[in-house]
Amino acid sequence: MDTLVPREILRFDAVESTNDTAKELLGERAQEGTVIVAERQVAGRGRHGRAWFSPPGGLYCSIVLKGDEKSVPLLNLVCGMPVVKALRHWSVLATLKWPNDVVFRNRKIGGVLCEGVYRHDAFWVVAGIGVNTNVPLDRLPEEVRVTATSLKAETGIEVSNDEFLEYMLREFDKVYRATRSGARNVLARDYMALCSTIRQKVEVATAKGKVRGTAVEVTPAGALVLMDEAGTRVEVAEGTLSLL
Ligand code: BT5
Repeated sequence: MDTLVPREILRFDAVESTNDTAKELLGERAQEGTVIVAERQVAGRGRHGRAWFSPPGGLYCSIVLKGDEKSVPLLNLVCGMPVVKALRHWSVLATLKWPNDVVFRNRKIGGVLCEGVYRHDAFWVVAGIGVNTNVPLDRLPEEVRVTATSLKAETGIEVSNDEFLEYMLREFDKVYRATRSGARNVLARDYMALCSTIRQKVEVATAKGKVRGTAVEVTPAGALVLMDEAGTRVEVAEGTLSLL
């Protein structure tokens, strides 16, 4: 069976952000399934204007997809799954922290930033993935050193970023197909199996304020369901989660 992703891998040394490079090339060198990879980023981005520190040694890539605006939140969620699967393949029992942080023992080891953009009469989704594979922790700024970890710091092993990427893209292809085929119940179940947020007491900061409760499930649309102290189910579609 042919894979949808990758169609072609475009490699760069240093870029500002692989998501920005992908957007510049959309519809030209970058088509659906093209993957942009860089050795390092000088202005790597997280969500809500936050930074993603991207020293050499880490894996920084963006996958170019086509979709519609509705598909962005779901893709944002499912993109963490291949990262967890690849880390587990290399012996780090990582999990997902809803929506798409990849963590190991409460320390962040990877992150996902999916952005939708109209270009050349089409809607594109650029799925940016950053993984601290061979990042020495002392190459990260002090403010994140205590909350971050890397595959190398956990295992002492230096992985080949090319092999890691290849494995991750194979897993990505499977979840992407499932997303497109509409098998959302199955995806939500697979997502929950990798997600350590379920059954935890959490607080989610949303645009409308903070919500607290015990995380009980993730819906097929990707929302997190909390049970608050009064026993009411509250659905949160987006936000930044902290464990209580
Ligand atoms: C994310 O944002 O976790 C999304 C990160 C996506 C990065 C990829 S790399 C390829 C592509 N190109 C880009 O420009 N971005 C994508 P968020 O959930 O907002 O988390 C950001 C927070 O994580 C920061 O405020 C820091 O606290 C922390 N952080 C930054 N760099 C980190 C690192 N290398 N390792 C661990 N934590 C980090």
